[in-house]
Amino acid sequence: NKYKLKKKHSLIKDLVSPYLSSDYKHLQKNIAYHLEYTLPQTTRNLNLFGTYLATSYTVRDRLLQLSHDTQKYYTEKKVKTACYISIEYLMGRFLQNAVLNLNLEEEYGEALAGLGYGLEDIYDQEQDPALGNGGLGRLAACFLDTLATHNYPAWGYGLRYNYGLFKQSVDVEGDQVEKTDVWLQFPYPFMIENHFIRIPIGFYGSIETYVDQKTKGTRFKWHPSEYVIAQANDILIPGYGTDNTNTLRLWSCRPIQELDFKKFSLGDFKGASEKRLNAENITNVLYPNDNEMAGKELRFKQQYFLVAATLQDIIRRLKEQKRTIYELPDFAAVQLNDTHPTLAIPELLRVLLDEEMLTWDEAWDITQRTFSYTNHTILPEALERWPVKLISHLLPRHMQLIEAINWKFLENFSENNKESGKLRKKLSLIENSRDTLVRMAWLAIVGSHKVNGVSDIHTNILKDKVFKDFHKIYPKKFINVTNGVTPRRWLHACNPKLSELITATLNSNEWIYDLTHLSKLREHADNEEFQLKWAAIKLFNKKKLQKYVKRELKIDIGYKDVVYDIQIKRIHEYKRQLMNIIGSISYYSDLLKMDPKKRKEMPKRVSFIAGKAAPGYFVAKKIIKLINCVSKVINTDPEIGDVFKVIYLPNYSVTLAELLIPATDVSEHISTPGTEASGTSNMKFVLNGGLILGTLDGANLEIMKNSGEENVFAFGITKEKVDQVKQNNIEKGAYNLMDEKMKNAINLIENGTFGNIENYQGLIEELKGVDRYILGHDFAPYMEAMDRVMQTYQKPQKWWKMSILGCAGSGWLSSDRTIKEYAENIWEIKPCPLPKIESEKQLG
Ligand code: TH1
Repeated sequence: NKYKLKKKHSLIKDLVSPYLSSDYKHLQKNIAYHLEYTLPQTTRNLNLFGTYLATSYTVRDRLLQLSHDTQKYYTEKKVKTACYISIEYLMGRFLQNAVLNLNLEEEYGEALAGLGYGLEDIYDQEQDPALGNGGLGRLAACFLDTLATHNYPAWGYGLRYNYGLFKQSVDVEGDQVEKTDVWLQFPYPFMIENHFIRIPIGFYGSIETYVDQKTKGTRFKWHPSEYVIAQANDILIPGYGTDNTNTLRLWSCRPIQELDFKKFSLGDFKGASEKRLNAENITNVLYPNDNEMAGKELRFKQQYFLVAATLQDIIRRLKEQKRTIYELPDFAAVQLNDTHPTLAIPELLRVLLDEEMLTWDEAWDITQRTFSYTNHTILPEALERWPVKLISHLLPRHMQLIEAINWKFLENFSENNKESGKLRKKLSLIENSRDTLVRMAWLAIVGSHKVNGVSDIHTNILKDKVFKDFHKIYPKKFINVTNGVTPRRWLHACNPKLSELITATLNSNEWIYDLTHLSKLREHADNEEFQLKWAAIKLFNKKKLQKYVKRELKIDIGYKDVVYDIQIKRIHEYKRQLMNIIGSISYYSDLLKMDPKKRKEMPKRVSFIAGKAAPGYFVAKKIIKLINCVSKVINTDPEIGDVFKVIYLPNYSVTLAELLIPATDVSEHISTPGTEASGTSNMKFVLNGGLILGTLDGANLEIMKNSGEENVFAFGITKEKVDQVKQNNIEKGAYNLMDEKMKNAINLIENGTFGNIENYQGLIEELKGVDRYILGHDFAPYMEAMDRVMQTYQKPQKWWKMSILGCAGSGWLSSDRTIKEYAENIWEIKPCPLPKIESEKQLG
């Protein structure tokens, strides 16, 4: 029977393979096929959108074949796989990335040209799936690209939300307006519903206790009172220049029973669909909070739903390979992307104890060897703590297990004296504050064999402060793995002209999968001809952005000899967009005071800001309003003209970032030292020849180390000094310590220059009072650093040298380097490239 199956397999492959050959004529036929037979109505589909769909189906066909081959090969080789569990994936558009990675850009270009379409326009039809908030989700997406590119056996696991991150617009008052992101209203060809993978997930219910006849020990069994179904939806992840194609599996929630006919026949139509609606609710919407815990029951359900489905899927694949449960840690390395998937720890323990009937010691050993945990933030409001009451209600057996883990862990620390009593309290997984809460990070640390931070400075803070007591107990458990970004999307795809120049200059495109090759650009940093080419590409990209701004915002900006200064990231107090905008107010006020002749001769700058605010984060929304109101005043002031502009770009997204980053001269990463765990956009800017204006925080520090301190506009104090400044603020009042220029800018806000002061009341009071993020203290150095930026820009040779050297030193910022560290130091997995048989592909 097995032989038959194998034979069938190759028969099918032989039958389909000819259809998937990749010359442009074949591609064209495939596109026509899908237009005619896959989409509903040819006559209505013969447009850009229909052609985009049909094109996407042809890409998907190829990916499916590669994915089948990949999975078969991994199974044959019995490889260990990495399983990355993340509640967010911020993938960005798929089509261009896949076409580039498959190295079929030329062929698709030709095929579509023959049908009367341009490839770029086809790319532009795709929606940007926003199943994540920011850095955390985007990091997961970069990791998937690297894992496939470097042939690592890996799976991504996440949730397929019906609604992604909200779409943002700005109303006439300058306020953020949120609109639901209905991204599934049209088909999304790259996500494939896998009807064979449907997994029941339980909630609530009770625990049965019984005596195991064999061992005479007590055993437990959870009887959930409600079930839902986890449905797999697969996104196939192609690697660059390789056949290896991995899978991102996103779960969507379905009801066990679509309709309650009993209620329906009694005329209770609403009640008849209640269960369905409740189930669908679980994966309905992505929580829009970044760096903040949304303490909602539904969020907790999402977290459990994700990990329970994922673990069952992993264990099913293990058993399909006829391997025993004891082999789990050699079969899969499961990475917890922050604490959101921490319930995987008690869930695996439950499966091993209650279903596989292992002993506690066996089960705990397997659990610890399977999991590892990445911490992404130290902000107290982001550290997850869930009420014991809520967990006990939703997942009674898991709460019991968490208590058991805690009890066994604390056993090692005696209660004898006052000191160790104190220590036990600090180490306890369960916190007794007003509410009794489970500290999810503590649980993740205890249940994992490795814990990592995401930059040098961040990992040191974890070791010395946030997880200090744990670090003392398990010094070897804590390691640093600095974040990285994929050079495929963040240079090769988004900046094709620079990509070409680099390839031509290095005489090889190897840098695309080994970014350290960029270091060879150093030799060209002083070369005038090269500098001119480099600068011309920046100008080209600025022009593209200029056109976008004109079309979307009806604002005219120059692109020549104008510094494009950009801050794009979630709006958060710790990221200090408020310091940026107060800086703009101050600069504006200085310009107004100037002699008009001198003003006209000032170097020109446009300050772009983009980023969403969580809908419930009122302070962040006030900052957006202030930015928009300041922008209106400055941009319409005839005295200022085109010397200075402030532009807020609505609806920041991966796609918008791909336009903005290549066009940036200088980008701002100005968080209070010690608050931004890493930051990853800073890396993307450097890669694209943008310079950094930044504080001594997160990955900025490592960029300085690798690209040279002299190539970064750094300012401000070290994290060690922050506490003292905060203390001074509290004791003396922040306003009293504030720089005069900043006071003057605040004055302008207060006297109504930018609209009614009531709009900004909370903001200004905090600044003058405690100023938690020490804007006042850093303001003068910030302005001074911006001045240095403007001065340096007037010396093109110096500027472009810095820009080239920055890029040349960025090889180390590739997520390829990051993943290699995870693979070697945490997961213990190895690349497993598919042998190239028929399709000898050359890298383009
Ligand atoms: C971000 C961090 O703020 C950022 O510094 C880091 O570069 C990035 O993760 C990747 O490591 C985080 N995003 C979130 C989102 C949530 C909770 C915590 C964090 S930390 C929902």
